[in-house]
Amino acid sequence: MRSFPPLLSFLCVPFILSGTQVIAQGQGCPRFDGVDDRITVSNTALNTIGAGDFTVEAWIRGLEADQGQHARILSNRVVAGQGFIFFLHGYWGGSQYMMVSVQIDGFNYLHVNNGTYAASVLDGNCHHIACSRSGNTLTFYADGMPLGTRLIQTSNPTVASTSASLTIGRDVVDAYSFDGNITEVRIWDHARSDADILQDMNQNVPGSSPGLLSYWRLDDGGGQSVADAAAGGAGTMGHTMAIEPQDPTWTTDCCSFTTVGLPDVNGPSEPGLYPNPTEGIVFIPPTGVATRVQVMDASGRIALEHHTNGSVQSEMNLTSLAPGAYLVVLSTEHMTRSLRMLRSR
Ligand SMILES: [Ca+2]
Repeated sequence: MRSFPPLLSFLCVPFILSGTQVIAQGQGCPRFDGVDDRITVSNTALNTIGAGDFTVEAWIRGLEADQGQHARILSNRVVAGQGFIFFLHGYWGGSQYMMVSVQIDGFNYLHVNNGTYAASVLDGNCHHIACSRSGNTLTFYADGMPLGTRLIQTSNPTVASTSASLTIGRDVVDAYSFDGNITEVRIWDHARSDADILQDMNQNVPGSSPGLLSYWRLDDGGGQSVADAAAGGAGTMGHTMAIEPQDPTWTTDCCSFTTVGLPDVNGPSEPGLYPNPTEGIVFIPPTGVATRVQVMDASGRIALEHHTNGSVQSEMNLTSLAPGAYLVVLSTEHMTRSLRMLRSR
């Protein structure tokens, strides 16, 4: 869906944003080789969910032609027919594209051609994929949009397994791997709403978000450890803290979602504000109509509100805001526009 021009990628490398905190992104995100690379993390989240509701989500970037038969995003399988896989199913049923899929207790669930999305999520651009379970209904998402639902066919299926580990980018049983970037892996203990998934796909969420069991941002940038921003516990590149052939490679060519949705870097957009990113002062070009500007933080709280009659360029002071990503909603009598704004230091 989104490709990142070099300039925007560069601008956002120093910042990955969590609420009002700024943490160093290090040198970037992991690149999985599609052969045997993996990240090993705790399986506690899925074992906690068991037969309950859940949401899993991740940002991915890869090419269909580079994948093996089935590209794995997450798997906790130890033996076939047990546990959970979140993956891109290979061509089947006449599908032109690999399909956003889950496997629960040995049964695969998917939509041919990705349902209403009807496109590839492995086209070399960054895409967000997700799946939620609410009772016996699975809902699949691509780029924040529901692409269809499936009813679970077995009785009381569980995503739990006997494994202590969850593997990102790899499935141990079938040895299928993912070729490309995986970031922002989140596991929730409930079915998130369509609106929640859409709202949060492009931004960090607090690790303390209710129901967020594990959250590997995979922006650690180097070394052998990957942090879990929730309470799930750190993971390991490859199998162990040693340097191994199974370690993904750290790359700066990442799906940094803080880069998306940024309007003009050097000048105003219509209607909107500039500069963006900003160090604190932004200007709202005249639109000829009264405009209300609301700046919302990552939790959805209105951090600042500003009004202009639209007759002249208006200035807004954001220096009281902590560095981070904010949602700006510009409203006039006739329209509402939302955009993402980065408050840099
Ligand atoms: Ca390792």
